[in-house]
Amino acid sequence: MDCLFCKITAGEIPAKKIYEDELVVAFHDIAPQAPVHFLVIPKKHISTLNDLTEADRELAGHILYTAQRLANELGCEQGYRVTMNCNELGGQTVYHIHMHVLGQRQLTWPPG
Ligand code: D5M
Repeated sequence: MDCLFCKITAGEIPAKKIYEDELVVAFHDIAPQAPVHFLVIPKKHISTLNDLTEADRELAGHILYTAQRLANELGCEQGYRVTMNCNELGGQTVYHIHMHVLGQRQLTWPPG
C-alpha cells in the first residue's frame, strides 16, 4: 500500500520519532504549526476517522492517552490542543489517521 505514514511506521521514510510501542508511533510534524507539533498514529493502517470500528476502541483510546502523556513530557502542561482532521472538508491531507498535538503557544478558537 502506498501510504506515507505506513512507510514512516516501517522505517522506510525517516521521521523524527518521539515514541513508539506495539500499537502507535509519535513523531514531529514536518510542517510545525506551533513550537510543539507532533502526530500520534496507529501502526495499523486506518484511512480516516470514519473507518474506525468497534474493534479499534482500545486503539483509539491509546492514541489519545499517548497524545496526552507526550504533550506533558514535551512541556505542554499549561495547555495544548489535539485535533484529528477527517476527510477533505475536515482538512485531511494524509489518509492514515493521525492525531495532531500542538502546544507551547496561545492557540485560538475557532480554527480556520
Ligand atoms: O495533516 C497531515 C500532516 O502530516 C501535516 O501537518 C504535515 C504532516 N506530514 C506530512 N508528511 C510528513 C512527514 N514525512 N513527516 C512528518 N509529518 C508529515 P492532515 O491532518 O492530514 O492535514
